[in-house]
Amino acid sequence: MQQELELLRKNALAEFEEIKNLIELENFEIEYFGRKDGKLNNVLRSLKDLSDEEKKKFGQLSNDIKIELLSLVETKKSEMRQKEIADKVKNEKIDLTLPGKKFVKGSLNPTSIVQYELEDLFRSFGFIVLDGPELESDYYNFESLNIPATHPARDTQDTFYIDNDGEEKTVLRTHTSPLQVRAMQEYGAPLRAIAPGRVFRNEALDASHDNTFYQLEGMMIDRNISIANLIAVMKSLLKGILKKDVKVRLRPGFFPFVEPGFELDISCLICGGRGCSVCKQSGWVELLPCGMIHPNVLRAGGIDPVEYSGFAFGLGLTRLVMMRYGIDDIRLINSGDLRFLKQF
Ligand code: FA5
Repeated sequence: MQQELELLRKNALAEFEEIKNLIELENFEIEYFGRKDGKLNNVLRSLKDLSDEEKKKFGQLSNDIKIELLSLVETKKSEMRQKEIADKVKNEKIDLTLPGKKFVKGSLNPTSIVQYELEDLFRSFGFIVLDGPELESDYYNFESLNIPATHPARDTQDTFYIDNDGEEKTVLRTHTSPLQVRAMQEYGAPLRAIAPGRVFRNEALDASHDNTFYQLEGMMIDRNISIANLIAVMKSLLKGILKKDVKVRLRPGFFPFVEPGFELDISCLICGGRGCSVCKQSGWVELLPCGMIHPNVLRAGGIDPVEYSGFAFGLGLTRLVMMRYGIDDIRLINSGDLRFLKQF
């Protein structure tokens, strides 16, 4: 066995010396270390018939030979690769007059563009920008907002419930309003905050309804906050983002977490108020529901409604994006269609 191994080593070293290129080197590797029929592996396999003592002795020797040969192979391989690259560079001709490869630059989704602009605008008003979970607890999405399990208002925001193996039920949040109570609990009063984010609803889809869309929640809580403050902020918001005066109408709206509550609609900028599929032929688009925060919600947030009052709004961010850019079908926004996205 000793002789057999030494002969194998001698032959291998002699063969190794003759190797001229990477292909020959690879063949050498297969010949000696191939898993199926490699010469060294064959020797290692035959060790099993020997006595324990011999196994130890020749096993060690075969391993030493293997390590020696493998290290030679690795060194040669890296030398050859470097030489190959050096040769390639030497022979390569660079034509500096050829046009370069065009770098394809992506762009932001229009929703992000408008969201970031709104964040800047509200920061300039002294608001903080918050984020919250998309998988929300039933408590923050409904209960804390004065919408108990049996309340019919739940039907207006049908959603996707996630089974939680006996734990508290979670939902894909139907609106950004859960951030009202979360923000109050975290920061207390006085408070000025916005919370943009993605929301989900089990909707019948059409030109102005998607199942996944964006809202931007806002709230301002302090002593003596009134509807006048609410209207002033809503006007500054629309002017700041649409860059022009738009016709708005304020009408009563019911949301269990505000009292009084309003719907602030804007004249449809797709059809100029004449009526189209986006505004369902009404000439108006529901954009900015808002109202004075209900005392129960302030209490849930740990704020005393006798001392403080505040307003909240839930801007339909995706709808605003449609108005801003004249997009006549909401489904384009999440479509991922590059022909659409490249325009922004
Ligand atoms: C709400 O979601 C309330 N949380 C808003 C709110 C906040 C009221 C704070 C009072 C105080 P609503 O379901 O109306 O309300 O949705 C708010 C806005 O989201 C709508 O005005 C609309 O612009 C937009 N919206 C609603 N459903 C969809 C939908 N399926 N696709 C796209 N946008 C939608």
